[in-house]
Amino acid sequence: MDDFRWEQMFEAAAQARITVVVPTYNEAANLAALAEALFNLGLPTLQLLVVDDDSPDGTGRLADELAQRYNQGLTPDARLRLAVIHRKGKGGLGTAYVAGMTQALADGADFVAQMDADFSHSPRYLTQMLGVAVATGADVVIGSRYVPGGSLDERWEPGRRLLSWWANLYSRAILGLRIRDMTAGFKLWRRSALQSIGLSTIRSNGYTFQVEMAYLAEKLGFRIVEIPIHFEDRRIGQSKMDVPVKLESAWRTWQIRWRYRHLRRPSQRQPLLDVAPARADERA
Ligand SMILES: Nc1nc2c(ncn2[C@@H]2O[C@H](COP(=O)(O)OP(=O)(O)O)[C@@H](O)[C@H]2O)c(=O)[nH]1
Ligand SMILES: [Mg+2]
Repeated sequence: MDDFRWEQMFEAAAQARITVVVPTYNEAANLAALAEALFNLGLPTLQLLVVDDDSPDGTGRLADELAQRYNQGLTPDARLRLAVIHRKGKGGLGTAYVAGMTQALADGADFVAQMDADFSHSPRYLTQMLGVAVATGADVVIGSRYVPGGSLDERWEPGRRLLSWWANLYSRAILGLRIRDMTAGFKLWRRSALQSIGLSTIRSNGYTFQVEMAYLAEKLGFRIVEIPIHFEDRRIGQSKMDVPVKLESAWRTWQIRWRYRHLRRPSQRQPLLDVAPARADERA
């Protein structure tokens, strides 16, 4: 797609209110840079909503400081640029997203994005995702590592690649889905889509949160677009997803299948669209 069409889409997308929900646990080394990158995207209505679980490294305090800085000068009734939800302890990624997304909807967001704090998900893809959502009418746009043009960090060793690839194949096969990146944590949701999912019914907490949301999106007949991203290893800090969390995802996939066994595939299936891969020079 040429730049001119992206520009046009950008104009339309710029009017939409987008809330970017970022769950954090010990991300003090990443948060300030992430906030800066997000606010430099040139999306005037973008709100960053941090959901912190009382991180021992002080991420929550830093989030409050950043909120004070970025919200300075706003009129009292204006939409905050940076909002923070403080939770009492490490409650898991899934419940953090449910809390953040629920608040984003209550605050009137037109689009809700979800992404990691650690720069694995490059903020610059967000404008592209928003443009694609506006241009195609998609209910959800997925930043995907497993569509043509998508890629994983070169530093990932073969074992980790294999595990990620296997987790995808496994959940796709068990759940009978066509989405290529089932565990993707980089997504942009249209308001109406999140509303019809019913966030309060989501039970999964670790990686399975992503799988459950992807499953519901496809089973509910949402219009889904996967766009290719380059997934970088986290810049700073450590992964919070340990081996038990990964193993838990394996059996929880069966739980999803069982729990939603009455949810029939709609007869009118929406096409699953792919768009052209991002050019190498567009990758962050
Ligand atoms: N609020 C909250 N955030 C979490 C929790 N676990 C992970 N995160 C955040 O979720 C994102 C993904 O976690 P990460 O450790 O990068 O997982 P990985 O990319 O799979 O290794 C990061 O922004 C984490 O800080 C949690 O229990 N609560
Ligand atoms: Mg990460």
